[in-house]
Amino acid sequence: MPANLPPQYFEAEKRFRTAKSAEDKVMALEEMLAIMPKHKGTDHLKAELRHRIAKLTQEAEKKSGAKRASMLIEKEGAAQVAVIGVPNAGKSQLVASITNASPQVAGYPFTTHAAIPGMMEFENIQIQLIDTPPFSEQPVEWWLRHLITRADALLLVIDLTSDPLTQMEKVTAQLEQMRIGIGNRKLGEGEDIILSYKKALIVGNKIDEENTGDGYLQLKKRYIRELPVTSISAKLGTSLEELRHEVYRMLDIIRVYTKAPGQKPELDTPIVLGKGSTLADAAESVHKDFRANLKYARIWGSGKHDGVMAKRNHILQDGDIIELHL
Ligand SMILES: Nc1nc2c(ncn2[C@@H]2O[C@H](COP(=O)(O)OP(=O)(O)OP(=O)(O)O)[C@@H](O)[C@H]2O)c(=O)[nH]1
Ligand SMILES: [Mg+2]
Repeated sequence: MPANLPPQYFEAEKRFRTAKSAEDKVMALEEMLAIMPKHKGTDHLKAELRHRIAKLTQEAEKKSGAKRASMLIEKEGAAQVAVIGVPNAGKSQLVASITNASPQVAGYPFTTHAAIPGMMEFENIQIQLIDTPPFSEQPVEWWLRHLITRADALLLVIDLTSDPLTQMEKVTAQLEQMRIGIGNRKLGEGEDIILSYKKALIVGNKIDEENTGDGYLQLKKRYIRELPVTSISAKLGTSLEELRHEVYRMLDIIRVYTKAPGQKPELDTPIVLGKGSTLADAAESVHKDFRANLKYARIWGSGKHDGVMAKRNHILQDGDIIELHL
């Protein structure tokens, strides 16, 4: 047992021991995993926790067959983004309008019961959006918490026809219960521990309805220092192009293109990397052995020197074209 585990770890461990259902046990284990400091001494314990999580998740799945599909959605494309919000906000309409999926849309609340993934195109990449059941007064079901915790980012869909600020408070309160922080909010001492911070984008929906401009301005005024805020009509398709761009921007990813010497770059098949990634990172994502074997690369783009030689720790920019030399 590695030393210097924080007290929260032991609280979570206690919850694990007293938990009755497999679901509650998984949640406690995931907390333990997230709290654990990152260093070599914890590797073994981490592996053990992951193993227990996998086993218990299987057990829970067997019991609740119907939820199976919603619980485990494999990540596809450049990133996975969960679409969340209160009932009737237009989450399903948005996923139906902007992806290839067709979730049910209806004028009554609690239409959606399962998670439904769809792929959104943005220029030459695909981003996965997942429609989810609405937040209510109850704590969210464990599998939804699991899904949200694992997503790369969140789209907070807010119905501009009905008190946007109260909706945002409901959404953030639920996220806090899940110990997920959004935006640049720093929690002070003594407050509940936040286990993970998520990138998030606030999407004011139903801008086609009358008198929704005020609500949008309120939302913007209150949150713009913390989170990006945008407005759309999911139903009419208004501003969905801007939304695609905003989602891409929120994700902090870049696209780089490879080329072979003397050939044209592969502009249809970008390598997607996190902002701040280096040539060595790009090489690794082409092939796992390339990181170690990379000698140098030539780069086009980033403005200045076309075809210039660069070293492995060179930081790449969106749109760079690279020629890897091994
Ligand atoms: N006017 C207008 N109505 C919309 C818009 N988007 C959705 N709606 C309507 O709002 C209602 C709810 O839409 P849904 O997409 O089912 O909402 P949801 O957030 O998925 O709801 P739950 O699944 O219950 O959480 C439906 O009647 C939609 O037609 C929009 O952009 N403008
Ligand atoms: Mg829905």
